[in-house]
Amino acid sequence: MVRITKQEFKEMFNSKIYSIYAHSINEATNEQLQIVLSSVIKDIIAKYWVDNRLSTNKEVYYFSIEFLIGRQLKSNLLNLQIEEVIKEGLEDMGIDLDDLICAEKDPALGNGGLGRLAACFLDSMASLNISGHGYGIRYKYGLFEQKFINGYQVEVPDNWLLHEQYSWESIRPNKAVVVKFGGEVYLEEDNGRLKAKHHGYIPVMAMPYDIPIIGYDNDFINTLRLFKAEILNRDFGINTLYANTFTGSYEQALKYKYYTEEISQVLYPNDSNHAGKLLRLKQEYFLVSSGIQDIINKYRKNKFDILDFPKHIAIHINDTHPTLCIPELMRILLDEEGLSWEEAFDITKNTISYTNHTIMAEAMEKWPVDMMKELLPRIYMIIEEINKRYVEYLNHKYNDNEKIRRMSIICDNNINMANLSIIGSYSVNGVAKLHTEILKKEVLSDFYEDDPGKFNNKTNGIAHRRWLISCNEDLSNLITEHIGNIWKKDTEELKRLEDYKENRNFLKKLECIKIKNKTKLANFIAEEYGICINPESIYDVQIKRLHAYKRQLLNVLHILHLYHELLENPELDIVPRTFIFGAKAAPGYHLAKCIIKLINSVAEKINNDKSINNKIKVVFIENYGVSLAEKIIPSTDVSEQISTATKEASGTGNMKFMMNGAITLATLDGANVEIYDQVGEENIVIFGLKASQVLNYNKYGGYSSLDLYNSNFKIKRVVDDLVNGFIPNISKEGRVIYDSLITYNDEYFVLRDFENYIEAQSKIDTLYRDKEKWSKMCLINIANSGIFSSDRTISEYAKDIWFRGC
Ligand code: KOT
Repeated sequence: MVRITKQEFKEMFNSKIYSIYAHSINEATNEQLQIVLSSVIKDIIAKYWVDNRLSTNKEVYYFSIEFLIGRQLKSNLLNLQIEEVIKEGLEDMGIDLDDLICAEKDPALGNGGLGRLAACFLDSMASLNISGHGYGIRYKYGLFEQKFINGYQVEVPDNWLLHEQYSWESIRPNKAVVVKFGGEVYLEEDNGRLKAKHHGYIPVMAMPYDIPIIGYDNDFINTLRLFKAEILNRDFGINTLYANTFTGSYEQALKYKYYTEEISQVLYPNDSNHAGKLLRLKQEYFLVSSGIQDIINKYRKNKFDILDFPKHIAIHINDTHPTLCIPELMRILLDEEGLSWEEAFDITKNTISYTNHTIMAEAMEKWPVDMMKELLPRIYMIIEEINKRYVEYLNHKYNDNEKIRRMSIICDNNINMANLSIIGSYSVNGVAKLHTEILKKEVLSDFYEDDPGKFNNKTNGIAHRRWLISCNEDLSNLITEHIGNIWKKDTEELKRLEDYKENRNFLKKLECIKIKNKTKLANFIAEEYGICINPESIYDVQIKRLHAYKRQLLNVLHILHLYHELLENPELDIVPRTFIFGAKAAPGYHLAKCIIKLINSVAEKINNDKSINNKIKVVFIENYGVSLAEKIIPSTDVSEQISTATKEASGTGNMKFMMNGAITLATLDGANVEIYDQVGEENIVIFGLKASQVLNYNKYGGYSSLDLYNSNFKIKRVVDDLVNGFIPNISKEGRVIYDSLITYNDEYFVLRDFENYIEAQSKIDTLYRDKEKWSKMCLINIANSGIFSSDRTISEYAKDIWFRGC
């Protein structure tokens, strides 16, 4: 048990502020005080955060191009169970802990679901005493900061590493490794064996920065190791090692510095989209090579037999961005350990497991052969050999050229990273039941038929400590008062809340907590945006990346519909609504940016129209991210999960809302299906096309958005709004959106689901009027959300994948 008395803490804090800043508390800013506090906490945990990786237990390494960890202070205090003592100690010194919590920068080293999932998984691995460590990139600039100017998204660099430092990290220069790019590879005779020799490469130093990942109430600390790309020689002299490529001159040395540092400069701002740029490939290999070398270095220190590697090490790749782990591990086993191809491939295949997060075609990574060959010549040779052997196997087994084309790694001069991931690993999983079924039956059916045992489902989960205990303290306390503390470590215990579903007193308390959270959010929105919202209104929230398949457009078209109804009949009896959006669009995603402009313009018009008597309000929260989600989710009544069925692999926001007692308004897509299974049809509102219907349309056609437009007055009215001047200042954007719906036949079936969505929304209105019934629905949602803790997900990964057969 990490223990510290108030007195000890105060002494540590006081001496730290002088040693870091050479001045007293009175002169310090909140940012400085937060840095001092983080540093004190790092000292407190130091003896628990030793490099405990030389243990004999199997270790998991989770490779991810993104880790969206959010602010760490509150969550670390919670997990260490020292929040009270620290709060009181600070109070004695005249400091408010909440001010320091808010002063922390929010590291935005991820785009959305994929990166946030990786962060939740780290939290759960540490909390479940699993030695599981993250490998990622220490981007100098995370996801851009979003500003709205005249309703348009403008991107501003996210300078989260103020003064080049992050308060929770520790640099580990003694563990730096070198990653090699470019050059040529020759196979040279070495002791009667052909050995690959790499010449003329550009060396890049991978400098590790470690962040502690603190388990909940268990004194267990793992590491998130993020690598920064640097020149080989930190004093920046002319170094003979890189003289081959950057010969001699000062100018060349500067070029070299630029080449290396560019690699970890900025996170690609794409969610569910393949950037396909050379720099991104450099980032992927940089991550992979640094991490694999780090693992091997530790393994060698341990003096285990290299042939036993998969007994001691599990490597998990978070989608295909770290897929080069496969040829990189092969390279080291072949070229450095001197193993045979068969031995090396056997080890690699038994070490690596892969998660697929999307079936969107545009997200599937494919790298041009020429690009790979030039940047990573040895890696390309190995990929080519894996492919050659696999194609031989396929030929032997199937003799079906089309099938072989679909399954091979190299096809049409492209390297298919999903295929490489499947072929080079022992486990492939999807992230929700429906998604895994679609992988097995549709997208990856050839591989599933070839080796069904390799495929499994691991429905996503969320860290309930951050997404309930920490962000919704009142709700968490209410739960604990009624069912005790055990749920914090075993979320299945939440089920016991069902005992209170007829308890009016409890239901009233739930309602009061929601109102209190809604009032807090209303105050925040009034301060930040000058928009006055009513805590008695229904808070109807859609916060996630902006993407056509997520259908923010469906949401805003419904708002327009409601607005028309109110204009026609100002006395219309509806429960007042506040529609809240939060979403960033990839900077190059034109349609998504047009939708942002549309929502902002609709908000402007509706919020300023006195004639509708404040019955609807629209708020678009700027710069949505983890910390804002922590504010918004506890105050939400309606959780919008309205993607086109089949398109959202899982979703994880849906789970966060459910756990905080929001009612889900959803299509049967991703993990929504499993939320439905948990709560039953009376406690969720479902609408829209089913996955099988969407798959049928995609296969056989038969959908015409124009027919719907011409035959349905409500649809025509809102679609025409896009181009008839009804909404000011959207003439260009409105046309782009109109075309996507009508000219290009509405790829995501927005208009097909529109009527059904209106009905679902009106059902929400009816349900909300009976406050007690609504509160009971909320209770049933909370009580059945335990299965969506990432502790459950991680236990399944551990049992079925990483420690299978151990
Ligand atoms: C793909 C390419 C680049 C960056 C991100 C992705 C990506 C993101 N692929 N899938 N996701 C989301 O992953 C979440 C976690 O599994 C899912 O809940 C969500 O449905 C995916 O869209």
